[in-house]
Amino acid sequence: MDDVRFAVLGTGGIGRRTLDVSQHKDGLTPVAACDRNGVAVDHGGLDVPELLEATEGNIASEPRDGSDDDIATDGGAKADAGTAADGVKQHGEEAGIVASEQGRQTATPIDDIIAESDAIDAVLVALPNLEHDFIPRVAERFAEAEYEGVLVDVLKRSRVIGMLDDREDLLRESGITFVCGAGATPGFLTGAAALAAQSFVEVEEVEIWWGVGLKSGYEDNRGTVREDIAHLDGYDIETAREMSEAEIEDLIEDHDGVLEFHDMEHADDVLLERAGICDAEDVHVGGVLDVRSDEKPTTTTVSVTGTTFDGETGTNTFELDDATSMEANVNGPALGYLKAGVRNNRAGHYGVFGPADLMPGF
Ligand code: IKT
Repeated sequence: MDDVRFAVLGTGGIGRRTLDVSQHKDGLTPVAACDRNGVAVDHGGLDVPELLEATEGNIASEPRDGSDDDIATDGGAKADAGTAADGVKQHGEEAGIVASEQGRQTATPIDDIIAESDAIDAVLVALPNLEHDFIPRVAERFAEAEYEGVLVDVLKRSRVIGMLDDREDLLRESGITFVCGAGATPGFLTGAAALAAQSFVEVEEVEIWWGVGLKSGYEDNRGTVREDIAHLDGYDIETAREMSEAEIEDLIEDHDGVLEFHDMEHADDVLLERAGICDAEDVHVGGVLDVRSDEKPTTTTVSVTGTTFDGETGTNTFELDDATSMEANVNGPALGYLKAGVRNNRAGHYGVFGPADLMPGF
């Protein structure tokens, strides 16, 4: 495949690591990135090391309140006109991409990327989805601007897939190939379940059980942790979004740094049902997150139980090595699915695709 020019919306943990991982893969050129305050565009290829260094531990890369509402609501960012009006950088007051030599301040980061999108093959939406329809609305804006290319997201929640399906005609008309849920779960592990299911003529159950150790990666992944907290008993997406950082610290402290999740609303279920593999209700996702250790607290597995054509019942299990990090297992697949999206887009396949519909590129 020819060189793929891609953009990243959001420079939180996932956006930053996607840029980083792309440096280690063939055929990928990052040409644009944005966060809530700024945008960087270079069609010759961004200087990723400079961008990563400038945005490291930087507040605009991950919203402090855990939501990207500022981008989500109106496509604009809450730019502080008093600190850096008209895109003029003022050192010491910079945040996120604006701190990079390649960045400039903007009140309309997503629109600025859309304005460049004629020369962009694929856009990775790496923003927290703490408003369910946020990513679908971002997709809609690209379609309304008649973008022809690929959108990829790493969303988690099952209910969002229907919101994307509702917009499928609009996406098709524009020439968009939308690959949804293309991280680890949903994503990599959904794809693994689809492969493991091939031995069977009937699938009874899919069990996804993940382990993540996030001590050194914790700062970079605050958005993901907040999204996970919304799955705990007694919490939901609204309460998690409203929590202060101190409240999150308290909750983590109460659990001695280890959070366990069961029956998460993860889109692996509807995505496997959409691909004809099993009923959504037969898919279960859970896992363990340890924010005090980099070791995985449990081995990540996908177990698919079913019946073969000749009447045997069996369980095929796919296992990730404990040595591979969440960063590797989310961002590698996200870029792999991005490449698959481009391959399909160039072949004229438009619409909404899940990770069980496509084999990721490498
Ligand atoms: C995700 O980002 O896809 C979901 C996160 C779990 C990642 C699993 C990685 C497993 C591994 O590396 O072994 C979490 C639910 N936020």
